[in-house]
Amino acid sequence: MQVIKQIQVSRWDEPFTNDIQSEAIAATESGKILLFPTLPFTLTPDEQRFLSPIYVDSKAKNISYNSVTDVLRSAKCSEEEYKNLKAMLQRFSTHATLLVKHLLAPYASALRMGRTSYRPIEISGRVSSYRKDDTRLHVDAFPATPNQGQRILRVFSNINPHGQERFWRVGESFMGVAKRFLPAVRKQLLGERTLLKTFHITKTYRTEYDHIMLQIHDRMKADLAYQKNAPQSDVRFAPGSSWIVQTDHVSHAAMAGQYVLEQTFYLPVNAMQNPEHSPLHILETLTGRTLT
Ligand SMILES: O=C(O)CCC(=O)C(=O)O
Ligand SMILES: [Fe+2]
Repeated sequence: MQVIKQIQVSRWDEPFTNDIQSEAIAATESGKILLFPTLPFTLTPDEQRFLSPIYVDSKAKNISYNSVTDVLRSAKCSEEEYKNLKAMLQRFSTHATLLVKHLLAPYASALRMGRTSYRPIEISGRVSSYRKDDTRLHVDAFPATPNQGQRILRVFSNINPHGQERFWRVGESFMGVAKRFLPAVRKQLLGERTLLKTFHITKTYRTEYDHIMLQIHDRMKADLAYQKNAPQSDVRFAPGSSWIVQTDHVSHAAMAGQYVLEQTFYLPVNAMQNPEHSPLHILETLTGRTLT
């Protein structure tokens, strides 16, 4: 399968015809990456000083912004810089929202805002536990933030000033991933979700869906033979390009690159044009159970 659908656009607030909107929705729901090769997010001269890894707290891999609480996390900087960094992430968040609402207009009223992140640390050579290692193929599932079946839709933009691409590997379809890893998923223990929530390990209940997605995420990353032998292709995102991808069903690994901005959105499955493509529907079909 072709993993990329290219869309020519040069403004974040560009309107799209109904035909382009429908094609984009069909493509993203079937597991393609929507790539905008000529859609740069341009930093202001003042913001360019943030093109350095020194602004990230040493324990974190990126700086994140929560637009609901208006809090910027993991930034290591002066008060003045904090304000400016926050403004930069807010600006990206606004741009990403405009793009998604224009291109994926039927989703607009149902989308919920997630985190905005700034990733100024080179990925390759970054050391972490295997679970946190995004250079291994995986589908996204967040341990502390159960999404309870909702889709994870992310907008990325490569703002690298040195001509460096963001290099990803993209793996097999979600159906392929699910069939391969479901048999190894351990059962969620009785009372596990209540315990996790009571001790604030999760923000809301980890449904059986979240449990299975996390298990699949971890088992994919732990399986080195799978990492090497699974069907996959290389994808390179040039600086000045942006892309949209539903990372809960597109198997992906970020191999190299520095300086990316990212906005996460959550989308209820019933707002999709084709809910059968959702990981929730696929997992419910394969297990024969309701999972949320
Ligand atoms: O930073 C990237 O390019 C993607 C890393 C990743 O796997 C993710 O954010 O889900
Ligand atoms: Fe990921």
